[in-house]
Amino acid sequence: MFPAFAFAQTPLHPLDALRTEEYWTVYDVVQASGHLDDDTHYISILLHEPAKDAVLNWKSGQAISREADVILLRKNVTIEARVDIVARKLESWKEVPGAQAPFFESEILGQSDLVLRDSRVKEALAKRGIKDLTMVECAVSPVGFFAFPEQENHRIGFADCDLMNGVYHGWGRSVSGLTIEFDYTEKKVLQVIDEGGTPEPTGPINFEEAPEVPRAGTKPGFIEQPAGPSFEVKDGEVTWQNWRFRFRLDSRSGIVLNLVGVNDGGRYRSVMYEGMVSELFVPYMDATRGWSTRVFVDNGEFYPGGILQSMREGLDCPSNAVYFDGLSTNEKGAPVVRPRQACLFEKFDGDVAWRHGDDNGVWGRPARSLVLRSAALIGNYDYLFDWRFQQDGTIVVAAGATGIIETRAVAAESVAGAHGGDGVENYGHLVAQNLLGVNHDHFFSYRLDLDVDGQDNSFTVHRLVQKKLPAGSPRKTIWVAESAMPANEHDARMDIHLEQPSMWLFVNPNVKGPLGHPTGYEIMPGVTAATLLDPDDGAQKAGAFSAHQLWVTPYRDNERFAGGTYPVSSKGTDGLAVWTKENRKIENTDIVAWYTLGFHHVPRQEDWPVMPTMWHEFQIRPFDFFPQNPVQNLPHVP
Ligand SMILES: [Cu+2]
Repeated sequence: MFPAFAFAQTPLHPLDALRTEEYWTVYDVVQASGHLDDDTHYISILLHEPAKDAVLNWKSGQAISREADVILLRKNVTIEARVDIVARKLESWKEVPGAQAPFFESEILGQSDLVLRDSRVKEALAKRGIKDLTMVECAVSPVGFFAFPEQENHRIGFADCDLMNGVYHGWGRSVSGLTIEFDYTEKKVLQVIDEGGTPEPTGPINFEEAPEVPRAGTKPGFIEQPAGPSFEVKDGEVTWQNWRFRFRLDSRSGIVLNLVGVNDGGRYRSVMYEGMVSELFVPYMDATRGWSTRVFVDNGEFYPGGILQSMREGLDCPSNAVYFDGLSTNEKGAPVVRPRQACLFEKFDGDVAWRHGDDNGVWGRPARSLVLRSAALIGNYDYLFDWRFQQDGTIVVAAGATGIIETRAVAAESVAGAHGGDGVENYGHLVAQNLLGVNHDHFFSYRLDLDVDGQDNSFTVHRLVQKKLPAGSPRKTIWVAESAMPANEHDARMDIHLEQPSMWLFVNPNVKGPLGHPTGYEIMPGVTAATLLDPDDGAQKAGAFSAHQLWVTPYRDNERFAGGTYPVSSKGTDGLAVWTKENRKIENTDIVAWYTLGFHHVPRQEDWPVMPTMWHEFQIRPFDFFPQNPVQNLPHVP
């Protein structure tokens, strides 16, 4: 329909996503390496980004270096290979001691028969009156932290079983109080943890049967762009209004934005070299033995096959959206096309760029924005990820959580029947009869490699502090902004306190605006959360990036994943909290911002049986980057 939006078959830029032919080259090189045997399986093939300097110095038409990082699994041994795609050559092949490769969905869902064959499992189910096992499905989930010695060098998971009679999905139908420890490496049940059962909830959980008729009184509404969108995608670069950026679709990180900059009066100015979701940490807050292992470091544990899901037209994006397909790999290491993994659309539905009213009338301009959106599915949860580009130079970064909450069966049919105190009812909120929505957190780590007007930036904090005024002043107190430039990583760990507000600026000390201010961009938090877990809790060590809302590090090309490269059974020995222990210098150098967007989730009745989308966001906005309001002279039509 719009050939301009199709990506080329061969890469046109060093940061382009791997193409079909390139995946096959990687496959051929690995197959021919002589290192494979029948027990070696492909886990993932990801673009290995070229060195940043090489990308920044690259000119269109020059040769492009292309490399891929391959993760393979041989029984319990994780192997890393690097392939030079252009030279069709294996550059390296090494085993990674202690690392546990992430999981394919089939590995998680494919153990059900083995689990159900175990006599202890059969007995526990029989005790609950479940004798026909045909409709029982048991999924074995990995653990996002190291808790048990058997996790050492073994792939260990914990299963719970769902009763599928009368439903088409098992969420909300799990067999209560039954958890099965499973060794994926040895393909056997290690132990059956039976904490006692309660009857299975039977309330409605199917949500697709509603008739597709409009809600009464709803009149049709249309979004039309008869002349097509006003953005352009050329050779993988998106241009819209004053914005310019590239993006690729990555199996592990989803949308990876690159080379984001603005055209400022004909001059290109860089804002962000790269922006992406680095990791996602979801610990549950149920202390029972069977539930205490439900701690997920989602991207790093579950990305094989691709974290993004195909979007559905008419649902995920408005009718004026353009969709982008992506590629991932399957369990054989072959590329697979994933249709509609991202969409791009303009929004012009009544936002105000600015206004002012006076005796002569109302003055102002309507705004439009450009949204780049993707949707991820991770187990029970769906996430929408937005990068919303505004005309005023702001990027609003938003994450929407929807899908199905995790529940457990409880004896109580209403709060009147709940025992309270130390009972399991204490670990969540009753969302339906006999069904407890279990409390949990969601923490997203965004890796934002800001390059404001160039690579060398500094981090500046404006702290707003109370100032006492001398006697005789009509006021006793005001607040003033005190600026500081943290010199190292430790001083740049930022926590949000309403009583100690601060503003977080990334400035270029070498580029000054007309008033002498360094040009800058601010990371402005929205509603967010900090972890309530103890730093010595094994779960918290795996998701240690959740301890602060902002971290700043010097740029390192191998520091990409805030929870470490291998979060399965993680001991917390890799990741943001570990790298920053060095307390490296971050002044007037290439620095990276890591923003943690988090929320505590106490489920409510309205979150069942499927959860209304809940958005959280933050902003990356210019601060003294432009000499004045950049949207003052927008046209009067949005
Ligand atoms: Cu939640």
